Amino acid sequence: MSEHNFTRANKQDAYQHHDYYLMDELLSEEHILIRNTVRDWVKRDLSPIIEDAAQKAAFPHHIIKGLGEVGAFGPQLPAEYGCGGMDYITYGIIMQELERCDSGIRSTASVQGSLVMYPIYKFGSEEQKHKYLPKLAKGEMMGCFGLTEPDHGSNPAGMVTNFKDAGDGKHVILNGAKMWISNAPFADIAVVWAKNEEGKIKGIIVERGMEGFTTPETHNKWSLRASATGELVFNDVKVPKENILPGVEGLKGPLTCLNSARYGISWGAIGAALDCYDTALRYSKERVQFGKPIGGFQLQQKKLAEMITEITKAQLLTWRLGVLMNEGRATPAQISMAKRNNVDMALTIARNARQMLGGMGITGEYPIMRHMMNLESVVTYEGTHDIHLLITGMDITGENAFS
Ligand code: TGC
Ligand code: FAD
Repeated sequence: MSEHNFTRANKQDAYQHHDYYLMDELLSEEHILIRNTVRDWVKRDLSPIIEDAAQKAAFPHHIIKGLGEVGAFGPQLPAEYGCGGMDYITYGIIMQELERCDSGIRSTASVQGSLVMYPIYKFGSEEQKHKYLPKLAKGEMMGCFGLTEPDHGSNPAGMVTNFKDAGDGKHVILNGAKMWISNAPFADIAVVWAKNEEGKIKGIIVERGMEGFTTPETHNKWSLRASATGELVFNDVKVPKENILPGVEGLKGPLTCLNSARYGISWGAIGAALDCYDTALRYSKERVQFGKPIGGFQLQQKKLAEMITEITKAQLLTWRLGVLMNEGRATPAQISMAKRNNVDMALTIARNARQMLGGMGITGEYPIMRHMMNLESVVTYEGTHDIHLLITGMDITGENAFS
């Protein structure tokens, strides 16, 4: 066994960065550089305005340019289409830094990168890639992803949105509705999944301004208030055939995109957890009750110790998953496990951290309640907590428990 060097400096460093197992040593210089760039931008441009945006339930549109500049849109896609040309760990790190501030902002970026740019890159024609990807990467154009329908959430295979030939040789006619769509109220384009005349699911790019296409906003959310959510309504929308994604047919199209987005969420959730842990840890050292800081009471130490243990386990899980993603070896079931575990971990930490702040925990003076409410959406979207458990169940038993 090699000799250990348990230095105090090592420990202090780890505490400072909440990197208990010195995971940074597994990252490259480029990873750390990009993390610092995004972290600095978040601190300067996002953190000061996020609470106000959430309180007002208004997406801060002016941050889109900055998100594009720090490379938050499609960093994992090839540079030849104006994208970042980086690896999946970089993508994860960026999602983590954004969600450390707010899940809603990470949502905006992960929808754009994984659910709009990725399907165009993976299943689009060369013309579609050149037309849309460079603008989407810069944030000059924003997109949304329409899979969920009012009557088909966990079971998207049952979707009723459909298109048929317009008879002019050039267009199809799209009808139906999608709901709970992130970015819908302001998106310039929507990647919509709809059935063709044979009942096969295809992806189709619908552009704002097409007649019969509207995007009413969803109001009164208590969660993801800094993210804009809406419906996509298609009333005899005439869409050029050249907007259909040629490279895929069937439910595996949208589900392949979800693999990428769910992977990003597994990193993002750690960001929210870290912010809650960090806030509770600092508060526990400052808040005095019964003559000493509450961090000196065993009950509070138990909460903090369990938080950093769970964060550390989640960091190890995502790092390994990132390596498998880079090698093209990650399975959908592995991604489901990480998304489910890490979001649940973050939600539990948010709930415990909120209690540690007592009454102050419910105010906007601290970010914990906002994270907690946001995570109630994150645990539901991109496949619910239950659905991901059933995916693991099916993977290990070979038995399908969905229906
Ligand atoms: P099933 O029969 O199992 O599969 C149909 C076809 O799809 C293939 N497949 C996958 N392919 C790639 N990746 C995956 N993860 C895949 N899972 C399945 C499968 O091999 C099959 O292919 P083929 O060639 O044989 O046709 O499908 P099912 O109808 O039984 O459904 C399975 C289930 C329940 C796991 C799936 O429907 C599911 O994941 N449901 C959850 C729905 C969901 O996650 N919706 C998310 C909507 S988007 C969103 O929430 C964005 S929020 C973003 C934000 O704001 O950040
Ligand atoms: P349902 O499917 O009706 O599920 C209700 C409950 O039943 C859940 O607890 C679920 O786990 C459980 N359940 C369902 N089936 C089973 C089963 N077989 N076994 C056991 N339990 C089951 N969708 C998009 O397409 N694009 C987006 O950009 C998008 N953004 C979103 C943003 C927000 C803020 C929210 C809240 C949602 C968003 N969604 C989006 C939709 C999201 O993906 C769905 O809400 C999610 O997939 C669940 O569908 P549902 O809400 O219809 O719940």
